[in-house]
Amino acid sequence: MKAHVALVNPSYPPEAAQSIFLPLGIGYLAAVLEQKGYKVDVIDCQITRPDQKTLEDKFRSLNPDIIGITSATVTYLPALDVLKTAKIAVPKALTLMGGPHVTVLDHEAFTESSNLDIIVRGEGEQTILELAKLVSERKLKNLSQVQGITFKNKTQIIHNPDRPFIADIDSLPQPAHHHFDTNMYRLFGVNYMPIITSRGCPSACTFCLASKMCGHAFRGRSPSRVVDELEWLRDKFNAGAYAFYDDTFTFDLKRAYAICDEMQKRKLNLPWDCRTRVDRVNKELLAKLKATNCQLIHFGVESGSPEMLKLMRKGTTVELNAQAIKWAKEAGISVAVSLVIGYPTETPEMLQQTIDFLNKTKPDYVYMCEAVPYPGTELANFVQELGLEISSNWNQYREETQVFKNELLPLDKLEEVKKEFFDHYLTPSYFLRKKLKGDFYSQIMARAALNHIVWNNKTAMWMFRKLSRIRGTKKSVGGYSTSVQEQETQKT
Ligand code: B12
Ligand code: SF4
Repeated sequence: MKAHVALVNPSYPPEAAQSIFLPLGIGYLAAVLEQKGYKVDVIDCQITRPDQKTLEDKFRSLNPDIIGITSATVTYLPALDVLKTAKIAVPKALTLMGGPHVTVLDHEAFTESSNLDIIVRGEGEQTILELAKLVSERKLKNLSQVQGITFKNKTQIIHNPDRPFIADIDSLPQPAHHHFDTNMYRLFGVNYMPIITSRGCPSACTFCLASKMCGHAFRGRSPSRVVDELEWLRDKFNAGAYAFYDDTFTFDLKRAYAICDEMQKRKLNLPWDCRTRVDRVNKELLAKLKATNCQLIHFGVESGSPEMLKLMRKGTTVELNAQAIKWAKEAGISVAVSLVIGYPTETPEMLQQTIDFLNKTKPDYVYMCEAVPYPGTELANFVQELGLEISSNWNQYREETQVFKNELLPLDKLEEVKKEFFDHYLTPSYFLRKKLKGDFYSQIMARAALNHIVWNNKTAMWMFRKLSRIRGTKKSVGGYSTSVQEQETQKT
């Protein structure tokens, strides 16, 4: 009998922004399993928000042989709760965990949960297939042969060798989106569908875990396969916009160009956005992206201080950052920049350089993320070397919280700088400009500005609360909830 697998996306901790997105990792795992004939069920707790009893009943009714749970650091503690419920409901089920947190802290997870059977480190498609086969054939004694897992053998924790990354990611099927009710992940009434066209990042920024998860070698899918998926998302899932979630979509400039060529050839012109590095774009490519309706580009700018960029091993310069923003804007693409603030040893003067940079280059949207030392990053080692006191409450590991003691830039100082910046940036005139521009992404930015303005104004806040009650509270989707004010407004 082929094993039946239930895959679970745990909830966010209640204090975190409930930023909803369609989980691609689970989609890929479900797809490879179904391709090989396994029965799969998916539970997205971020959408259904089940209480413990409901989840227990759900597991009982499914009665799967394998229960696999994904988690980042912020969802790790909720994932442990899901594990516990899983074992209570279906004691026979083999429990698996995967994702960035346990890929790094595998041994710790076993000491923190007695309900965990196996951790799948790194990419999981091949590994889960091998595990499902062993369960189906009742050969679990052969676990030592499975690469990329950590498991408990009586009292011993066994860390098997790493599994090599999948060389040809074109060989993977399309993610199994049919398991998700795409209406639940809509943004402004639009099915904003995610796609990953490559894996791996050759850079090694100190605060990022991408290369540990997907390796340093860039592995791109072929342009025709990428555009097949875009068409499929449009035709089957009514996609109204695409989020290209690659670490560095334009790392291979020629490939990015070829994807755009293929999109033009097939007359695909839904709005889309992508994330990339400032040193992987040029004017010609940006014009091409624009020609295929790329409306927003996210650059990892990180800081306006040359010293900080160096310390973060970003491999870029303030000048390159400014040039890329200018080029993208000239090409007619909106620019969102993400920044890491409160990095250890950053001084208020360096932070001011970042603010000055923003005021000078005027990007269309700004994400200010606190420096979070995720386990396994060089930043985490740096914080430890400096002997800075650090929180062990994983629920706090989000971009809007400060998790280590930073005397140079304590949280209240960072909040003050952020507030001052956003008060001058997300103004009524910004709101009007974006609202009038009217495209999908400008609407999102207008909403962020409105939230900020409303949050800062008590009377407006009162009216907004009334209005939200009438029209229903809006969810934050797809990683757009980075301003604290926005998240707070969403809680109303
Ligand atoms: C795209 C992306 C997002 C998108 C989500 C896209 C989507 N639809 O899934 C958005 C923008 C919404 C997002 C949000 C956040 N992200 Co993010 N994101 C990424 C990024 C760039 C790619 C992730 C991805 O989709 N990979 C492709 C899929 C196929 O891989 P995957 O999800 O990792 O799943 C594979 C394996 O991990 C494994 N696996 C995972 N779960 C399981 C479970 C089982 C049972 C098994 C067997 C295997 C397995 O198998 C999967 C298939 O190979 C990564 C960087 C990276 N390259 O990993 C950061 C990354 C995952 N994000 C990160 C962070 C911090 C966040 C946020 C917490 C940011 C915040 N708001 O504070 C949120 C939280 C999201 C959450 N609920 O977990 C960190 C995680 C670090 C950590 N230790 O937690 C990363 C590693 C980047 C970094 N800073 O280093 N993110
Ligand atoms: S921040 Fe971006 S460029 Fe740097 S390592 Fe992570 S994915 Fe690569």
